[in-house]
Amino acid sequence: ATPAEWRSRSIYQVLTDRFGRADNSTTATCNTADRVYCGGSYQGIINHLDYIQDMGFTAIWISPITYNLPQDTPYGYAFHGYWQQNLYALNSNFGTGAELKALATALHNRGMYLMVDVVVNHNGWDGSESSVVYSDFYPFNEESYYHPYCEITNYDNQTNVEDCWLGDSNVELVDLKTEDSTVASMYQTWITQLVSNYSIDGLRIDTVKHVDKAFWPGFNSASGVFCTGEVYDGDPTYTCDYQNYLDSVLNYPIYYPLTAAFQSTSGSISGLVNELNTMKSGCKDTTLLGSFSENHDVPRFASYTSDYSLAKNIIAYTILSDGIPIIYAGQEQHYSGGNDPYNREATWLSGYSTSATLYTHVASLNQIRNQAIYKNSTYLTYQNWVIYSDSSTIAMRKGYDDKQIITVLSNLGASGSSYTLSLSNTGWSSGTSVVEVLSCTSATVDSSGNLPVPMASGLPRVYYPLAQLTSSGICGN
Ligand code: ABC
Ligand code: CA
Repeated sequence: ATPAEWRSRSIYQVLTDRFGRADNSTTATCNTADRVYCGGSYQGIINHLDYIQDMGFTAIWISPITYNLPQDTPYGYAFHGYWQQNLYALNSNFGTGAELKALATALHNRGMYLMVDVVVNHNGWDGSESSVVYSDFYPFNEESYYHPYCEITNYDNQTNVEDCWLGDSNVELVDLKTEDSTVASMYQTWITQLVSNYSIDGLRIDTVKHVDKAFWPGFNSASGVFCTGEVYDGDPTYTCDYQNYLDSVLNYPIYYPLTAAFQSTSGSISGLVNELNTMKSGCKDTTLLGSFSENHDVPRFASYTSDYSLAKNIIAYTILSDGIPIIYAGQEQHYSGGNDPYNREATWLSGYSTSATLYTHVASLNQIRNQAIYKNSTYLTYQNWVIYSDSSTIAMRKGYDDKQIITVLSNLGASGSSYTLSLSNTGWSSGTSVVEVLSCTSATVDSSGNLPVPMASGLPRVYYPLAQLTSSGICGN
């Protein structure tokens, strides 16, 4: 699928090993600290697609599928999939090729897309650099395909970041010479085949900042599908530049001020407002960026605060701001694991509760976004802008006249006081009937053109015109 097709999607991110088991168990042990395979599989995902689709998602992103180092390392097993050794073989822990194809088919039958995570920067090795046996890798089975060993020691030195090795003597990430034309063309051949073999609709690309920029346009185009890259960096200038080489990148620059704004009742809203404006002017196309507030590399939001109102606000931002929303499996169950490996909890241990507070919250947000897109797809390319902010509030508008969504977020938390904001700049004229879709409350724009927004308990408010809700099933319409 193309970038334009992906723009309208909403993605649910799973680590295949940790989402669903073929036996549908909701009790199978999975201690994150053990870093072992817990038994999740492609068939397990297929079995629980209703759970994902009923939350309003239209795509899933799965962890890498290729063959990984098989040993138990000091950092455990390769259950996450990032320690690839053979590009042309699958990691059999997650099932067979036929089962992976069946997952793609099951998704497509529901009108959903499959995004697969791929790694090109390195191969994984159990041990130190001096112990690497290059012939164990495929197809890059000779030392000459790789950069000579050096450790990444200076993130301010781009040559060091690109040409030296990630990892350490426990698990080395043996760094490919991606600037070599033979290596680049071997990767292009591989990705063309992989996408076609498994009917993949899009790619999440790992470790993008560790590969020379010139590698990416050829790879993106050989894949024939939408590519979003992981440039793990909070600097907007640094990160946005990669959108000149790949369709999209994950929105790490927003991630940091976003988390800072909502992780406590004293978080900085202005920091978020500033970064949003910086991204809008500095990035090629913010509406194609991957919008997230959790993933398998960063601490869960609930590890900072157990406050449900704050969690609801950050999820509302993630889904209703510019870009393609990505919710990491377990976020809807308010999982609270900290850093890797504790943020990789098994979703099945939640019992897949569809009545969980954040499950229904995510469902409502995806539903209103899907409705806005259905009513007018220009919603997607309209750049979200801040219509009001104060030290605890940010209000944003996204969408053209009469079909816009107005999102009002607060970081006052669950014990926040009740008060009414009078919001201008909504774009709605006096007398317009709107609905706050999270509480199903009606409101009318007043005679001065302002929208009265009753705030309480630090909850987010999301407004949409009543006239656009006909036959939507939203709030009884
Ligand atoms: C293993 C163990 C860990 C242990 C670690 C040393 O080794 O499990 O417990 O701490 C995979 C596995 C991991 C595994 C690693 C290494 O491999 O999933 O469990 O960790 O063996 C991607 C994937 C990630 C994956 C890999 C490797 C890459 O999403 O899951 O990890 O294929 C760097 C890379 C980034 C990578 C990330 C984990 O490490 O760039 O691609 N993610 C700074 C740097 C970043 C760096 C980040 C984290 O630190 O700039 O480049 O990411 O180390 C902001 C700044 C940022 C800064 C952050 C911390 O602060 O703006 O630049 O990021 O303010
Ligand atoms: Ca590299």
